[in-house]
This record gives sequence, C-alpha cells and structure tokens, in this order.
Amino acid sequence: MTEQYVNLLVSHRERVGIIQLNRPEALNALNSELMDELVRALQDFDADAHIGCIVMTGNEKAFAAGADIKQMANAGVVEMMSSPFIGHWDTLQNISKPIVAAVSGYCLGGGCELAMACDIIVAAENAQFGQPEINLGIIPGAGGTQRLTRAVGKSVAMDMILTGRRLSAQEALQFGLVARVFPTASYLEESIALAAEIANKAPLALRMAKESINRAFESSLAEGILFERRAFNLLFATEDQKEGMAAFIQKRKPSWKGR
Ligand code: DAK
Repeated sequence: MTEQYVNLLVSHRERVGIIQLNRPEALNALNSELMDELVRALQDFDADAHIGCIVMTGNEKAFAAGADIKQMANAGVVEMMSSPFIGHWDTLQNISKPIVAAVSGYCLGGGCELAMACDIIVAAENAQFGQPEINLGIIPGAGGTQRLTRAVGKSVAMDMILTGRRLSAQEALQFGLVARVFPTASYLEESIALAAEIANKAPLALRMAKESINRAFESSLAEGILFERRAFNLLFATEDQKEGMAAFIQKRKPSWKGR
C-alpha cells in the first residue's frame, strides 16, 4: 500500500488490514480530513484481494472522542446539511469485508457511532462508550439513536443519550454492544488475532454472512430469511463450497480461492 495519510496509520499483517486513527492530540476527534482518509483506506482494503478482514483502532487513551467539535462549532444548518461528513458513514456501510473495531479509552459521540458502524466491537477493559451530544445541545447524528437502540435496547439507549451516561467495557459487554473484552495491554493483539481468524475463512461466505446479518436490521423476519436462503443457495455455485465440504470429508484443511 503506497498511499500516504496524515490522520491515519495504515498497515497490514498478513490478511488483516489495520487502520489506526492518528490524531492523538485531539483524542482522535473525527474531522472531515480524517473521515476522507478513513473512507479511502477502507475502500483500498476492500478492493485488495489479499486482505480478508479489517481492524479499525485508535490508541490506548481514545478510539475517538467524537466528531471534531472545534470544526463544527460555528456551522449553520445549511452547512451541516451539505457536509460530506455524513456521506462517509453511508460509504462505510458499503464495505463488504468484515470490520473489527478495536476500542480502548474514550469511544464517544461520533466515535461510538463509528465503532457501531463496524461489524464487531472488541473492547479494552478501560474503554468507555457514550453519546454525550446532549451536553452540547445536539443529539447523535451519525446513526447513534438507531444503532445504539438496536444494540442495547430502548431503556439503556435512552439513559445514555438523554443523560450522556458512559458505559464501561463490562457494561457494554453485558448489554450486547461489544462482543469481547480484553485487558488493555492486549486488546489490540487480540483484535488482530480475531480478525486473522475471520480473514482465513472463505471470502464469499464471509461476504454473504455479513450481508445477511445486516439485512436483519433492514427487513421483516420473512424478508430476511428469504434473503438468507438466496445467499445460502448462491454459495453452492462457488468453488469454495465444494472445497470446504470436500476438505471436511477428506479430513484436511480447506484451501479457499474466493471463487
Ligand atoms: N472535538 C475536538 N477536540 C476534542 C474533542 C472533540 N470531540 N475531544 C477532545 N478534544 C481535544 C480537547 O479539546 C483537547 O484539546 P486541547 O485543549 O489540548 O487543544 C484535547 O483533545 C484533549 O482533551 P481534554 O483535555 O478534554 O482531555 P480530558 O482527558 O480532560 O477529557 C474527554 C477527555 C473525552 C472527556 C473530553 O475531551 C471530552 O468531553 N471531549 C468531548 C466528547 C464529546 O462531547 N464528544 C461528542 C462530540 S459531538 C454529523 C453527525 C455526527 C456528528 C457530527 C456531525 N453530521 C450528520 C454531519 C457527531 C457529533 C459528535 O460526536
């Protein structure tokens, strides 16, 4: 990967693409330049056949403390409506490869919305999740009222969004916002290991699984099940399905082709 970034550190470890938000002086506050770069880095990894899964992370103190308050403080309604900022979140939804958010420290406002727009959230023990926008006289604007409610239910979402209450990593685990919690010293390595495990699965099956799970949030049960059935049947047109089942029968490891 040759692309240069100002607000990100981008690397890869075997089949895992790693994107680190890198504005530590502002607790990784999400300004439009960072979001531009983030979308580009995600799209590059999505298009790279050598990458199977992506890890998005910050630093030990902050995943991201929200959208950049200084950048939007003087904006008017027309400016906000025409801001490309929100389009970045929509683009994120079109990334077909799984994205693991590895969260340590502050994960607030737009930062929490960014983590929730990823596919799996892994938390360090020191992580704090919150939607404190109410304290700024606004509400979450990048999906927080919707995704948080789907993740933790109405009562906890109301509590967090109306008061600005933060959840600890253990609370976030208990309420279903995060999938796994690890010690702060090892959360990133554990997240990369999880992503490596995913990256070594059959690529087309991963893609169908991600699309089908996401469809659960967009459709009725009957429509979602129909979507799943079509995706399931489609996988029988792939070489990887033949390989996976042959490998099982022959008691060997499968070798995926992504075809
Ligand atoms: N924006 C800009 N700078 C930030 C920031 C933020 N969100 N959070 C922290 N910083 C900066 C601080 O200003 C400080 O910079 P200097 O003063 O040193 O220049 C530096 O990072 C270190 O912060 P603190 O000195 O405050 O550090 P502490 O450890 O004392 O406190 C804190 C950490 C996370 C509790 C505190 O920084 C804090 O409360 N930060 C703000 C958290 C917050 O309110 N987040 C929500 C932001 S609103 C949109 C959709 C969505 C959104 C926007 C638009 N569209 C549809 C267009 C999302 C909105 C939000 O996220």
